Amino acid sequence: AACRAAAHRTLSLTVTQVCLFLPFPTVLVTQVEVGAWTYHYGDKSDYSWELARNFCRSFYTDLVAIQNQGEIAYLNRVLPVHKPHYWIGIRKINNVWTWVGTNKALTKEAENWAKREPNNKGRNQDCVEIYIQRKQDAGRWNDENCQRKKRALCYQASCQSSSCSQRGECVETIGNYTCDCYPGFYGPECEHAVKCPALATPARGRLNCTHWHGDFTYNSTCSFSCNMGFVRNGSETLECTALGQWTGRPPLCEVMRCPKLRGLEPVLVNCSHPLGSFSYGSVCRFRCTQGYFLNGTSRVQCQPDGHWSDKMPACQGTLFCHVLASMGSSAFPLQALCRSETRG
Ligand SMILES: [Ca+2]
Repeated sequence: AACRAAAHRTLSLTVTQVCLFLPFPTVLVTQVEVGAWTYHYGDKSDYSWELARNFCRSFYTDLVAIQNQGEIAYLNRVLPVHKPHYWIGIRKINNVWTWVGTNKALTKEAENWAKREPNNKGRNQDCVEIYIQRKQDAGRWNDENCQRKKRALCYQASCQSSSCSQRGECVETIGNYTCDCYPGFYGPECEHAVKCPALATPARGRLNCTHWHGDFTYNSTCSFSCNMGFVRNGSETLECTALGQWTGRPPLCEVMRCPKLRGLEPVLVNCSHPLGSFSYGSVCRFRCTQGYFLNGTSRVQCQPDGHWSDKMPACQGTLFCHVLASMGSSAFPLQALCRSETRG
């Protein structure tokens, strides 16, 4: 009957499942269950605040962390009257009232002090109790001497380590939990990762991606590389941000260029450019105008590293040869040498 009564009472809180077990001598603790979230308290003995916390942490999650007025009203309604009242999970740490479970400071909005509290009576009231079904200030808090003995009011968290897909902060609520998803994730269980537009393999290049949460989603990292003879213009790596955008634009693979070659009389140049003007794969051939001869290679090719395969040739005039020849004496057979070069 007690169970049904409790269930009836909590329906107004829109909690799906509830059962109140009244204290039995054989039961170690008394339990008020609200769906996945449960409250418990030691009904055998009262403890100092520190021991109460140990008790809660040994058997449950911690001393209760109260999050809203609905929870306070609920506790005040379902917990039995107990004269020394109940310890809750707030303690003064470095002079700041702190939720011990989360180590977060108590905010002004969350305060629920009884009238004229906290008064720090005796200057040693560093722990907090909740008045349950008290004539005055029922459900409100009082700072108390931590050595006083009270019931440990514990809760069993509904959040599990696997809750929220480990992609969000699990926030306890009465009867359930909600997920406060980290940036880049969404969904009731933060099960979805924010998507970025899919990236394509660049022309004349390669794309290599690492996906942590699914194809082209938050935290996916893609690196670009270019085929031999092509050079990347743009970022090497892009990352998918929590906003669903890449950290930059995809790069292009541009053909590697060699220095431009210009024919200057008497050198004549004739080039072919299969991939781009004076670029990787371009071939240039050299000739000399009439009366000159080529000194060097007759053909160069643009290499993948942007260098020509050979040094530029020069065209040497036969005139130079004749001058030399006329200067020569019969001791040196220069005339014969020049003739031979001119033919080449
Ligand atoms: Ca007080």
